[in-house]
Order: sequence, then C-alpha cells, then structure tokens
Amino acid sequence: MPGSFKSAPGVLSPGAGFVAGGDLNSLNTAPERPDTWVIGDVHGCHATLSQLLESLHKSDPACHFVFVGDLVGKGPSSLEVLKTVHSLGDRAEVILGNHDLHLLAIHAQVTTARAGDHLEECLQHTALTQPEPWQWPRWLAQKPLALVVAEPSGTPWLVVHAGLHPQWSVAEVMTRAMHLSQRIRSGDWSWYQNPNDPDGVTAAYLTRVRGLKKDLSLADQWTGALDTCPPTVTPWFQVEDRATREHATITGHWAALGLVRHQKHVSIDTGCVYGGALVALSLNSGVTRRVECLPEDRIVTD
Ligand SMILES: [Mn+2]
Repeated sequence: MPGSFKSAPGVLSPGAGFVAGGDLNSLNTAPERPDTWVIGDVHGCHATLSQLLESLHKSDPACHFVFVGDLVGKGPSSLEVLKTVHSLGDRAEVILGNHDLHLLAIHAQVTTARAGDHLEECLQHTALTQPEPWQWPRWLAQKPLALVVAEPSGTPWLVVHAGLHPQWSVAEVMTRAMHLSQRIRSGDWSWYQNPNDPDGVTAAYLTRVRGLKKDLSLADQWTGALDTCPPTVTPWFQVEDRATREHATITGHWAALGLVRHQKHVSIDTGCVYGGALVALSLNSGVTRRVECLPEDRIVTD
C-alpha cells in the first residue's frame, strides 16, 4: 500500500515528509503527501479517540498514526481503544507505555490490578474469546518500546513513551528497547519492576521517567508541572549534555506538563483522561490537532 511503513523492527519509514523541529504554531494545510500523526496518551478514552481519528481521516484519508503509549488504563473503555487501534492495521504503530506494560503484566500474572485501572473488560475479553484469532495480549506484546520514524529528506524522530536516560545514545536506546521487547514477547517477566535487572532499568526510563536526581536516578515522587520542580530535580529532557539533545524526540506520559516543546523535544500528553484533551502532532508540518475530552471519557473516581 502507498505509504506502507514496515521496515526494520523499531524503524518506521512512513513515506511522509516532515520537518524535524517543525513549528507547532504554523497553520495546517491539506497535505501533499500522506502525513504521520503522533497521538498522545489515550488511556481508554475511546469516544475522544474516535472523534480525533475521524477528523484526521477526513482531511488526510491515507495518513498514518504513531501512538505514544498508554492506550489503556484509568479511562472507561480500554478494550474498545485496543480494538480500534488494532483495526487500523499497518497504518498505525504503538509504543508501549507503563500502563500497557502493567496490563500485560497482569495478564502474565506477575502483578495485580490496582484501584482505578479499569482494565476488567480487557482481562475478561481474553478469558471469553479464546481461541478467537485476535487477542490483545499477543498483539500488544509485539509492540516496540522505542521507534525511529525515518524519512530520507529529514532528521528522524525518536518516539518513546516517557523519556530517556541522559547518557543513552539513540543506538543504545534502540538496542535496549529491542532486548526488552524480546523478553516480553517470550513471556519472560522476571525484569518487571526489578531495578537490578538491566531490562527493568530500560523499562523504568523509557516508560516512567519525568524528573531525575543529581545521580540521574528517577525522582519518582514528582509528577507535577515544570514550575513545581523540586530544586534537587531536573526534568530528563533538560539535563545538560544529554546524549540525545541534538535528536528530535517525542514523548507522552507527563500529563501535568501538557504540550511542551524544549529544544528538539516535544511532549504531547495533554491529560485527556483527566478532562484535558487528546492531541495529535503532524510530522509533516509540526501542527497539532486536539479534541477536548468528551464527557463519557472523563476519569471515574472510585
Ligand atoms: Mn504513562
């Protein structure tokens, strides 16, 4: 298919041009080539996602999508989100987030659901549909933890869910992500939440990092906006001499941050499930589309 983008694992060649470091504020125009839209944390907000996809389809019927992770968890309709993204076939790629890993880990019986996960439908679906041909665990477990969106005429984008260890190069990120993926696909979960396992360290940075302490360990307690940053903590993307600072990167995960650009990094989680919005970033033009959270998707407090 035109614009089909399968190549080496973890590398996406969408056939869609983009300007690395494009202007977020520039006006959108009808694309000459199919675009690739990077979509923020969906968190089970199916109604809002459907509206965003419909809007993008309308203006660019052949576009591709990269989901920045956390398709599931918190919101009301995680199973419907998985089904919808799966139905996009090879027009969509998904990066695993911490909540996606949590769902897979519950399914693998290495952890249990927490209050507020709202993953019951997903877990029931697996039990009820065997041996149906499509089951989300097998599909989700194949998804990468890091993706390079390559385009011959531009600088590639690196997409991960949360962020990067400041000392890791792009090559090291991809190697680490690939190694962790192999363990997930083989059903080995002994690394999960294990800081003494190198793959557990990879998962911690790629899917959970926000702030870093001076020794570059995770400052897990801080999840707030930039102006609430404790004096001993630095946001991962602001660490001086970060190995990937010259590389265009996109992440989600950090709802309190909102849509933020720092040098060549763009953060696109605008907290849909908390009543914010779901955002899509165009790799062609750098413009964003946003759909405000629909009432049926708002987080249910329990
Ligand atoms: Mn997350």
